[in-house]
Order: sequence, then structure tokens, then C-alpha cells
Amino acid sequence: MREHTTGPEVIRLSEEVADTIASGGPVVALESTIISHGLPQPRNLEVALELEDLVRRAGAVPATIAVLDGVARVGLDKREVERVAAEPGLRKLGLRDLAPAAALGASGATTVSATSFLAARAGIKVFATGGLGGVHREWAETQDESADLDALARTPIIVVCAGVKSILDVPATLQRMETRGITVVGYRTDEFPGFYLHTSGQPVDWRIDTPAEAAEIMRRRERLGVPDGALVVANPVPEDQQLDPGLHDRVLAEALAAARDAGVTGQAITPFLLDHLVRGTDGASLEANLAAVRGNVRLAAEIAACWSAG
Ligand code: PSU
Ligand code: MN
Repeated sequence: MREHTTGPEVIRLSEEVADTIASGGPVVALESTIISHGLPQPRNLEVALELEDLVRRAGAVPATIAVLDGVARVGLDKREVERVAAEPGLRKLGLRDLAPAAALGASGATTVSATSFLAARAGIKVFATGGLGGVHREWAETQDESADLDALARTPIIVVCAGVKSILDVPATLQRMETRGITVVGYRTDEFPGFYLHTSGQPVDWRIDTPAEAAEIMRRRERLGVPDGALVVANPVPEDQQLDPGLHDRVLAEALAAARDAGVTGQAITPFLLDHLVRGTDGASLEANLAAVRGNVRLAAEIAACWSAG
């Protein structure tokens, strides 16, 4: 591979993140699309800062990732987080969008695919998010499978999530993760979580009960020389904080119908459905989403501590 060591800056680590990585300390990567496109304003800014704070209180350093003025940034200061939360027209950037954004000086929030790539490239081993992207329910017509899956199949990182978004075809997404060699474990559960819901009803092959086990699985994956790929730690939202399953199913059906009627496709479909769920549940889906993300961020910080201790 040709190394571009000279020329324009393409990735910048904050000083704190760079120092912590250099000394082998715990760092947790956080994505920015959930902030810019996944949560309503102005709550999104509050949440972005709260998540960073949760990582710190758990003894790790947060690295929120986004692209600002063409430079991929790993670790943002408060004003930069504000930009991600409030800048009108901020783009949603997957892995394939990083190069055009860099070349054209664009700004954007990074999805799981772009965030996991940038985190791994910076030397970060643990990443927390809400729910992964995956195979959409209309896949047979649209061929819409999130680039998250392809990126995770090739990126050596531990991703803590509450499963995949329930707007997706969950069994098909689990199949694709198996085919692509993504390791999946349930955290203190034998069932794959359902994002807003404690369970998706699908079984998961492996269960772990401690953060140290997650770090150890990744170490063994690397020692074995299993080709680069992610370990997905699926951490369910606590049952008492989940969205009411009946309400979830009803409003999701409405949201899917509304998306079909409005002809929403491509990158816009995930934000459209999430927003529809928030409004259709009077904000209850937002609370469940946040409860899930908070739990994931805390667990990710514990796993990062185990990783750096090893
Ligand atoms: N999880 C959330 N909210 C979100 C997302 C995940 O709780 O908004 C975002 C992530 O950035 C994920 C993206 O990578 O949705 C998937 O979008 P798509 O289906 O277009 O690939
Ligand atoms: Mn898509």
C-alpha cells in the first residue's frame, strides 16, 4: 500500500486521545451520526456531551469521531461537538464518503462504518453506539444493506451496541453477520437484543458475562490470526427501560408504511424511521434508545479498561 505521509492532513487526533493511545490507556470511540441524524435537536447536544461524560466517569477517554472541513477528527472539543449537533445540512458519511469529504473539504457525521474504520486506524479498540445498521426489510427490492456490515467484517474493533435497529430485518442481518465473519456475543443474555427492546427473539450463539471476556475474545481472535473483523458485543437495554413491545410493533408498522408512501430510500431511510418512531411513541422510543446507548457506553468503557490492562 502506498503511504501518503506527506501532503494534506486527512486525520487529526485530539491531543488527549493521542496521548492516551500512546500510553496504552483506555479510549472509547463514539459515533456522530446518532447525534446529527439519529436524535432530535436540541436533546442531541445534551446527549453527546452526556455520553462523553459517562465514558470519563468510567475511567476512559472519549473519542467522538466526525469529519470537519475535510479533516477526519478523532476526539472533539465542546465547540466541535456543538457543530456536529447543530450545523444545518451536515452530511451523513459512511466509509465510502470519507475520501470525497476529504478532497472537497466537506463536513459530516460518521456512521458506524466510517467511525469504526477511523477508530481502528487511530489505534482505538473499543467503540460504543446504539444500534448497528443492517439488512433492510425491503432488501429484495432495494438491495439496501447498511455499509456498517461490510465495514465491520473488515475492521478489527470491539463494537458495543444494543443489537441492530429494529427497523431492519433482524434475522437476515444476523445471517449476513455470520456469512461475513463478524463475531457476535450476547452480554449477559442468550438472545440477540432488539435495540428499543430487551430482546429481538432471535438466539445468539455465544454469551459472555464480564467485560474481561470481551477483551479476551478479541485478543484470541487476533492471536489465532482470524482475518481482521469486528467483535459485536450485543448489550440489551434493561427490561424495565425498554419500549413497550406492543407500542413498538404498532408504530414501527406505521413508520414503515409512511416511508413506503413517501418513497424514502437510501441514506434517508434510517433517520426517517427513527424520527417517525420518536413522534409516534411520544418520545418513549427516544428514552429507550438513550437508555440503550448509555448502557453501551458504560460497558464499552469497562471493556476498554480490560483491553488496556491486557
Ligand atoms: N444507532 C442509533 N441511531 C443512529 C444510528 C445508529 O441509535 O442514528 C446510525 C448509525 O450511524 C448507523 C447508521 O451507522 O444509523 C446506519 O445507517 P444506514 O442504515 O443508512 O447505513
Ligand atoms: Mn442503507
